[in-house]
Formats: sequence, structure tokens, C-alpha cells
Amino acid sequence: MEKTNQTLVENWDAFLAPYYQAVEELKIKLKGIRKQYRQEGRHAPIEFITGRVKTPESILEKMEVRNIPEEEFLEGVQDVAGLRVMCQFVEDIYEVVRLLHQRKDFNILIERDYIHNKKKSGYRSYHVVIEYPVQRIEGEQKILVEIQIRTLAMNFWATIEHSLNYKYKGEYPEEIHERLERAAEAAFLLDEEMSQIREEIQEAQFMFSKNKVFLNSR
Ligand code: 0O2
Repeated sequence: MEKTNQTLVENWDAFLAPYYQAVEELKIKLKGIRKQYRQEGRHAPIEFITGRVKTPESILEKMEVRNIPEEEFLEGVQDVAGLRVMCQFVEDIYEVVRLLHQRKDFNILIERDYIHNKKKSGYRSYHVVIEYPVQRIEGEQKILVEIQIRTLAMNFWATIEHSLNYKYKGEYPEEIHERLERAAEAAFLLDEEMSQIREEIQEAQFMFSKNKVFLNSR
């Protein structure tokens, strides 16, 4: 992997450009999967996708908090480019992981299943770090991209916890800590309940979407 120098990165815009390119390309590719499921009248395991590139400030902050030395920057910060895939059901997450494994346009380097092994914070999600080749004027550049796959309930919890973490830096007052734990449990139960009636929901969604097509075509 290419090394960074003493000032870490001299030109952040130039450094981050391939990361932006990777995120944009992968968003289109993942939306393509969703589109194909829908065109075939099948339940799409992907509900929606977001993507972002970390800001230089956030990269430097992470390195400081994690004590990542400058020479290990590229290995240490694996989520400079990040995508988030939101799913309706836990089962969909594993379907998305299966689809990612099947692809020939990138390599999966790391997988972290924080659903079967939730984090101490209560965080649940499935993380996949891929090595994605972007085509630049100078040639091909391999970029690490972290894809987080989670249900809507997991995403709700993580989004709220992330904002609170920003305020409290992980040192939550006891009451907030307990509430977050209870909220994590509630999100887990919500996912379980929805999985139990998954087939019913999917049938209803199918009828609803067919009806929508009918109304739209009039
Ligand atoms: P942002 O703003 O979300 O981009 P590692 O712990 O390094 O072995 P992991 O967990 O894949 O492996 O990496 P890391 O660096 O801990 O977490 C990567 C991202 O996962 C985080 O990005 C969060 O998006 C999410 N995440 C991980 N743990 C938690 C958690 O406890 N709560 C929430 N809300 N999100 C979490 P960043 O860097 O926080 O920033």
C-alpha cells in the first residue's frame, strides 16, 4: 500500500478524490442490485444506501483516539470511504453479504459480524471491508471501503448513539447508559418480531407495489 509522509497528507483533496470515486461507483452498483430485485418482482434485501468519505478532521481525530501512528494510517483507518446498506430484516443482511461475496469487481478483506457478537456499547451491524479498484488517470488504485450492513432498527439505534457519543465521548451518565441499553434491546426485539412476520409483510408489500404500478400506469 502507498505510504503517506510526515505531514501525513499534503493535499487532502487529491488524496480523497479516489475515495469519493469509490463511494459513488459502489452506490450505483448496490442500487443496481436493488433495482434488479424490484424489476423481477422479488423482495429487495436492500432498502436504501448511504455513503460518505471521512473528513480530514475526522480521520486525524480517529488516529489520535486510537493512537494510530502516521505510517500505519492506511491500514489503521479502514473506513475513510464508507457505505451503509440498510435492510428491512436481519435475514436480508446475510443475503447482502452473500451477494457481496459473489462479486468479481472487488475483494473482501475483512468481515466483522457485530450482529452475532454485538459490541459492548450495544452496537449491532455487519461490517465488510473490501479492496475496491478505482480507475484513475494514473492507472488503477486499490481503495479500502467499509460497508456497514444493518437493519433499519439497528440504524436508528446507532444513529442516536453516535450523536450521544459525540456529546459524551463514550462517558455516558448512568441513566443515559441504561436507556441506551434498553433501546438496544428494544431494537433487537423489533428485528426479531419483524422477522417472525416477514413473509406476511413481504406479501403485503408485493400487493402494495403491484397496485402502485397499476395506479401509475393509468
Ligand atoms: P462515522 O462517523 O460513523 O464514520 P475495529 O473496532 O477497528 O476492529 P470496526 O468496528 O469495524 O472495527 O471499526 P470501528 O473503527 O470501531 O468502527 C467503524 C464504524 O462503525 C464507526 O465509524 C461507526 O460508524 C460504526 N461503529 C462501530 N462501533 C460503534 C458503536 O459502538 N456505536 C455506533 N453508533 N457506531 C459504531 P466512526 O469512526 O465512529 O465514524
